[in-house]
Amino acid sequence: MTATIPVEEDLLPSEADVRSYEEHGWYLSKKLLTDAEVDVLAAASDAFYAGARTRRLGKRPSTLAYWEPSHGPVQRHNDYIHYESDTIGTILRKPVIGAVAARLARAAEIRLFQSTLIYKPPRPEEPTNLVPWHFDLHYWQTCTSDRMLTAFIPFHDCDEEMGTITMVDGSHRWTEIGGGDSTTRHFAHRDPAELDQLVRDNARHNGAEMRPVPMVIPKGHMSFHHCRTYHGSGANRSGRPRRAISLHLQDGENRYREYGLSDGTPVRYNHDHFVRRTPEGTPDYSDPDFCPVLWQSHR
Ligand SMILES: O=C(O)CCC(=O)C(=O)O
Ligand SMILES: [Fe+2]
Repeated sequence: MTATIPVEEDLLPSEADVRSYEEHGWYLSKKLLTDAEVDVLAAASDAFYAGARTRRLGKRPSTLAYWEPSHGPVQRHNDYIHYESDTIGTILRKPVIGAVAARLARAAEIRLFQSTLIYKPPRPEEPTNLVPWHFDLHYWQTCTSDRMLTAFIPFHDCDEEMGTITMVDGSHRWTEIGGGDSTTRHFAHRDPAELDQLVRDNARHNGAEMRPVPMVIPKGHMSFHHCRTYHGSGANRSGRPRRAISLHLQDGENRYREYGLSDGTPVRYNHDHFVRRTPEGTPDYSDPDFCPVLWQSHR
């Protein structure tokens, strides 16, 4: 099984790197993918956009991000890319990625949680190309873990001109104010000005300065962020599309939990429509078809 394949120690974060991740809430990796592997991601996503699928999600829940050509030249998001494209899924399951995440989260096991294919066209004036400040745990209220994390994997060198992902340094350690029912809604369905105000209010509440750090990511490297780290991204002014995958990861202990809005309405994550059930009848966030194990430490 892939999870027991040894990985090169040099590619993993050192103890100092893990402490820095714990302090700042983000980590820029070494070169974890070869240029050839990244080129395969780009080619497979071209094929995906042209209609190629290894298998199809049977349903389209209203909260599913699923760009189709009829949506036009807006920012493209396609959830469950690891499920619909085996070529992409195989590269995302490369053990070293899970091993890096396991070190950062100090977890014995890492499973894939979700993956989203992203395409930000070079249209600085297009409002959907701006990713407002948010943190990913808001979408995962039905998860028990607060150690989940995300790897942002561009298909090319990615810098500020391209509208790279930008972290609000140390924000994962803030205590949160204003985290009401609306935080579970995806950023694409919220008012960016309101989200901008929310992060500023939270910084002030924590006596912190709002320090955005753009991730300058060379091809084959990736940035990791903690599930409570505020992040977002700006316009793509490069003249070329910004292409990437956002790979969301869970530690082995993560489970489904019931979570309700203030009026009692249960929150549903997209998985709850797709994954198998546990013996207790709840969504199984370790269903290998959707949430495969990427890494297990040798015990
Ligand atoms: O596309 C971006 O710049 C941000 C992606 C994102 O929100 C994430 O990776 O969690
Ligand atoms: Fe995010």
